[in-house]
Amino acid sequence: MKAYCPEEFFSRSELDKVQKTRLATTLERAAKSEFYGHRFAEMGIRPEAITCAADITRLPFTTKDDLRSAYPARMLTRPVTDMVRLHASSGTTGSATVIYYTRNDIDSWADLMARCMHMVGIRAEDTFQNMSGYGLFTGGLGIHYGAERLGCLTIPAGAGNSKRQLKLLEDFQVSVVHIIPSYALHLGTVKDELGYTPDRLNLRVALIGAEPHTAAIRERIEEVYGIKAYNSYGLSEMNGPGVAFECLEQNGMHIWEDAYLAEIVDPETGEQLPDGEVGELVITTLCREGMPLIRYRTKDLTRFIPGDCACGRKHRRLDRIMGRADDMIILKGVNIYPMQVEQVLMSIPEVGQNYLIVLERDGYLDQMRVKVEVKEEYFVEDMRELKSLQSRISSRLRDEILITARIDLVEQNSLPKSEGKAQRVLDLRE
Ligand code: ADP
Ligand code: K
Ligand code: ZN
Repeated sequence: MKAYCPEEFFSRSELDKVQKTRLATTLERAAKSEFYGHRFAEMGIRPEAITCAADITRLPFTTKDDLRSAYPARMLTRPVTDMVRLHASSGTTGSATVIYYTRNDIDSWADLMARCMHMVGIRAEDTFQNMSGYGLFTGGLGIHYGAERLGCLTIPAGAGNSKRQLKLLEDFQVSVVHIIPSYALHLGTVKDELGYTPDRLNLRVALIGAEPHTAAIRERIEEVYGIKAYNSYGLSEMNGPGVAFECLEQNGMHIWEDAYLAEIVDPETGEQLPDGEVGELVITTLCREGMPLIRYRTKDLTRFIPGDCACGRKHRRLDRIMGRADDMIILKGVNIYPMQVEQVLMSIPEVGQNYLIVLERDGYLDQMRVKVEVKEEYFVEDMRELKSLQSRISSRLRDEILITARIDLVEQNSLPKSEGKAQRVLDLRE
């Protein structure tokens, strides 16, 4: 397959070399910002003393709180008049943080995004519909610019309004979509209800990301639409989407190491972990001009997949994001990630597309209740069958999370759904 750019198939030594020079440039730039200038001075760090990527552990982390404390513009390396765009994170966890982009930043971001899409076979002949929210959220314009750069006819559909989404898909014979996984499943049920049979659509690829999801969810999306779905990872602090992306092998996401220097660290100690071990992803930008970030703690939990990918690219692969360090549920002293629950639920064929974990307090005891949608064909009158499904779910969950949860079986499409990132946990404990 043709490469989108030379960097895509760089050898390991070429990647190491480019990381080294770009890290030096990044540190030099960062030192010009009020925030890093001050921090380096305070800690006696001389950027020029960091001469290779391995030295990076001598630099302090940057956290979301640092971004907030530098609000609105203390991390800029140049006057704000040199910036051409800003985005803000939706603030899923706490107040919003702002990222500024120079013209070159927008340009290299569009190239990274185009590289991702090209890698999975998307070309100028494709018609692309972006079902992500636009506005401050980076999944809108970020992916949009990538698709346009490839030359795709690009439809900025935005989020929600399922009927209109389906009409656009049919009328313009859209071949590629970008869609949040939980919404993809919802749209799939609307598609079937409205009778959009496969012959009416021309869809072949979906880019899915923006929220944690299991392999089983991906398989369901592929089945529901009869397409291939590729995992897309990014965060506003690192431009947005385009940071790491699955190749045709669908076995981990290549993180573009010419643009991002990635580490996996122990979330407690901050020590780097070896390939294969799960920890928090920490990223340093290597190309960004306006607002470089050094050793940024993403809070996302993943690991490097050891070994080389069959596709021949040497950019290391990140495993599916298991959740955010701050997503962890602590119940009766047990640590649980919502993705563990999802994994169990989605392995049970009767379980439908949506679920909700509710944490409640019963007297002095914390309890977990899981509301589970049941596929229409299995939602039967026979109480015994439902009871048996209920206890099967409960015991499979107990095996995985060591907690006995109350299981409420509900009808398909009865749980609240969001057009953006799905809310998987409702914590009603005070
Ligand atoms: P917010 O913090 O407001 O959600 P972003 O829109 O920047 O801001 O979201 C980035 C976050 O979304 C990532 O840090 C990660 O937790 C999640 N995310 C993005 N892509 C994926 C993906 N492919 N798989 C799992 N989680 C993802
Ligand atoms: K075109
Ligand atoms: Zn690959």
